[in-house]
Amino acid sequence: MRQAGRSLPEYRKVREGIPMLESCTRPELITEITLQPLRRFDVDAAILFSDIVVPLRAVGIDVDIKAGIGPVIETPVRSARDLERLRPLEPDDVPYVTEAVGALVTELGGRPLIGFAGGPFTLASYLVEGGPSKNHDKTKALMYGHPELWHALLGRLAGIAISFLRIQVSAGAAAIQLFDSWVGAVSPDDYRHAILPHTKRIFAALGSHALGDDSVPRIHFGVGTGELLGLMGEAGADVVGVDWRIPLDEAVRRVEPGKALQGNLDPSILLAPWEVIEERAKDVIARGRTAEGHVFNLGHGVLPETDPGVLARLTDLVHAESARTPA
Ligand code: 1CP
Repeated sequence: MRQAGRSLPEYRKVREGIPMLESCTRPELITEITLQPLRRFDVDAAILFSDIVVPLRAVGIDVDIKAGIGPVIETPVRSARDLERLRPLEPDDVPYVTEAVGALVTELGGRPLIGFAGGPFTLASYLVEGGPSKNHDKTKALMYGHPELWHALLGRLAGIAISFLRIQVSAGAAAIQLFDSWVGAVSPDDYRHAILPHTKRIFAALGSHALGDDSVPRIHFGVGTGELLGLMGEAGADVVGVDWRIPLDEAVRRVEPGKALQGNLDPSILLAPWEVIEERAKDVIARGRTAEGHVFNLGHGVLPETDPGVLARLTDLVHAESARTPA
């Protein structure tokens, strides 16, 4: 239930007057905000409070997160020369992440902490468009028109993601998630040629061949990726995230064997009466039983207007329901 914090008054209180990206560089604040949802909800894991653009800012990209808009980049990245601004990420660029993850692992006392990074298409889209985009036109124009530049850009972004994820794993994160949130904008053929090689590289760099006993479960998520789920599984994660647009039993048919699924309750269902939520959550769990493994989650982030009481009730329902042996 990422971004659960946005619906909590205590989150809004500690963030008051502190810009989003600045709050991601203060270890005590990162720790406090990460823990806030766990004080209210009996969830099985915490997700680090950060953002997918934090490592971009850390290597010197002039990105800001504007309230009500999202990430905005003053000088977009559109040429070979611009690429030089995307230097590799070093642990010394994000000391606050290492410090916060270390403190959280102690505080969590065995409850897993999920670290994360932005996927290559999604970060490329913010960099090329200069901000949030509905259709990702400029990004796709670069992908179609300048394949060499595109692969150079995604190569650098994959390197930054690998480094950011490894920093979190070294500091004690128990699982990692790659959010390629907007990759559902491309067709399967384009995904295979233009994106898959880079996501494969990221997951390989975090797998057991690369990290041995230090490797952790890897989750891969995007929105509107029904037609890409098979390829996203091929990219090498252990868990494939599914939004709410296709049912989990259908997702099982699309993803290769040996993978678990994560998802996929529509976050807007949480704005409906409890009876509706209960019925839909039970349906997600029942369909999830057809997968080799299932991590119950929303199909996307928590909406800010969600009632925290409903989130607490949902968490309890999921625990009770998944402990039950199906008839
Ligand atoms: O629960 C948590 O707070 C987890 C931390 C977290 C995560 C995992 C934040 C804090 N952001 C993210 C990931 C993230 N950031 C994604 C991928 C996740 C997803 O698919 O939902 C994306 C696309 C972003 C970019 C971003 N950051 C947006 C989206 C804008 C768009 O293009 O539509 C927005 C609004 C942000 C700001 C942000 N990041 C996080 C929070 C809590 C917020 C809200 C701002 C605030 O509270 O001031």
